[in-house]
Amino acid sequence: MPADYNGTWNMVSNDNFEGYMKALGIDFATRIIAKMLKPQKVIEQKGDFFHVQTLSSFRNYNAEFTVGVEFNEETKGLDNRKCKTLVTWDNDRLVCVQKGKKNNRGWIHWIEGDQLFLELSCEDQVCKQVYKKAD
Ligand code: YOG
Repeated sequence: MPADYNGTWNMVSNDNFEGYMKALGIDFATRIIAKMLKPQKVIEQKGDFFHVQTLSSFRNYNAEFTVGVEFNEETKGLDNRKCKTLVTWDNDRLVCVQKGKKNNRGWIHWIEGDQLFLELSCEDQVCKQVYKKAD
């Protein structure tokens, strides 16, 4: 049985989002707005199938994938790039590699108690986010 990520998760902290956005080439004005956001993750999981919505007052981002199956990701509304994306299990962690123009791009999710952790990487930057499960 894989870990259960289902639920609505609200952001509580967002460390070095600025560095991550700069590494992605997000322009200054967009970064100013994006930094103020407290996004919510709405995750629907059925076994190895995931629907992850990242919701905010500015933009939303939608990802659907099956663990172990590479797919073409277009980061619409983010940096608008194309990646060959693969998510795999590392025990109960979800490990994502986003192959494309940017080196070392990907993310890792894991859960500790009622907290959802997310580390976003691009080039030499790591952004560390924590979300808390909504009641
Ligand atoms: O999530 O890959 O949970 O898809 C990363 C933002 C800000 C837009 C969000 C909107 C990167 C302007 C998705 C913020 C910065 C800044 C809310 C992270 C790019 C543009 C959408 C992500 C995975 C793992 C699932």
